[in-house]
Amino acid sequence: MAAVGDARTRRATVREDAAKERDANAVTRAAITRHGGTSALVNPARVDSTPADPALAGSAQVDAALADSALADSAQVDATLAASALADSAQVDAALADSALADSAQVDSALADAVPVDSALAHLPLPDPAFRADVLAGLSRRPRAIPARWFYDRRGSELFEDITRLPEYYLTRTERSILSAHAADIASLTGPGRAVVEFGSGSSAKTPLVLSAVAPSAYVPIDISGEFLRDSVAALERQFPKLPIHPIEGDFMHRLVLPAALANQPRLGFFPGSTIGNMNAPAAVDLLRAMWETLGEGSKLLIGIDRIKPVNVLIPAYDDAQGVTAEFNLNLLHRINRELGGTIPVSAFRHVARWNDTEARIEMHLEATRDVSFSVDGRPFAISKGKTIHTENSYKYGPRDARLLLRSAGWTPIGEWTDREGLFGLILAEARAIPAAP
Ligand code: AVJ
Repeated sequence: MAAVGDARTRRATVREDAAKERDANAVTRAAITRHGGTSALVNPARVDSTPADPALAGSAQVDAALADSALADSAQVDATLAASALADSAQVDAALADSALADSAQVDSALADAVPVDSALAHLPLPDPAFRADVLAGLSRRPRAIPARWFYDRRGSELFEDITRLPEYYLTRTERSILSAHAADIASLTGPGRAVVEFGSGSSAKTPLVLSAVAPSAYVPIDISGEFLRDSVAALERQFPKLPIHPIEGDFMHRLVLPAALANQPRLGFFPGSTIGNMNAPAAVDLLRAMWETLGEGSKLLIGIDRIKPVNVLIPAYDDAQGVTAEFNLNLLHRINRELGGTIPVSAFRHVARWNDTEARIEMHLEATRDVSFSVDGRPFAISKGKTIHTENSYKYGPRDARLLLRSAGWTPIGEWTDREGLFGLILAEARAIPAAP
């Protein structure tokens, strides 16, 4: 709660140097559900027409999927149709009853976000108390580390978009080509009439590929940045004028309550881009479980996971010739200076990308090129030459690793696609009740 008082103080301080754009991460995490669409577009006939047995590659897991998938699918669809109103209202009730109590992290951010903002300040950039706390703690700890989620202010999001177009950054274009090459296959395994729920939709660049493939009943983009959400929703509305779209501005790391309009619709989660790679294994499993809870049993999840590959391909993807990734990394320091009253001499830091083979991850660091002292929010810090601030992990997975990760969170893989070179994996998994024993 101390953070709340601090937040007020900071708000007053920041008023003077208020930049034009407020940071989207400081926006109240309120759902901004659009009411334009109707559920009339849900075609029950479509929902009933579950695909024929999925043509899956052979493995024990896949055999099991083949053996019971028709059964499981129709049971699942029926159950969804029959019971999801119930399930959903239970979920909603639970959310209403305990939303202020449930998850302590969620409660903290809810409290922080709930600080009354007088209208005169509402359009100014507010220092996010969670950003401040993460930066102060991260610079105090050894090794120094700041969570990668703080890269994505407006500038950081733009730089990331630039990264996705770099020749060295194979991830985005490879995932997109896998999606378009196998759209029909993916669609036959998911079946039509699902509400597509995209986690961390960002600019929704790959969304049209999925939406035009799977004949969805609705689209629910979830993103922490309201600004990005509004832009991408506007574009998708033009492209899919009949599709109901229900954007949710929020943090998908926690279980979310889906709009009531989706009550009768089976779901397909979409989590592209290997965003899961930013998390270590326990955090990734927590997130995948939260998605399971958000979407419910019988849902499916289409997830992109980057693969382990030779270092001479990995490193350039995170340390490109044009220096865009360096700028993206260094922007974090600019953001600290802008939003937290920092005095960091950014030019005294350099971008470093390393492959950590034991952990199977790319690490990004900001290395001090000389001894440096600075302050953040009035607190003094020093870092000596050669020491780093660890800013990102990007975990890579072998095909079996990725499937194990999914299974650890209750998601059974039912389909998998890759590119010719095996650079990137796209996996379709199903939320099944976890059997107790063999
Ligand atoms: C958005 C987490 C998938 O790890 O490849 C890109 C972020 N960082 N270049 C990744 C990122 C540096 C990206 N993810």
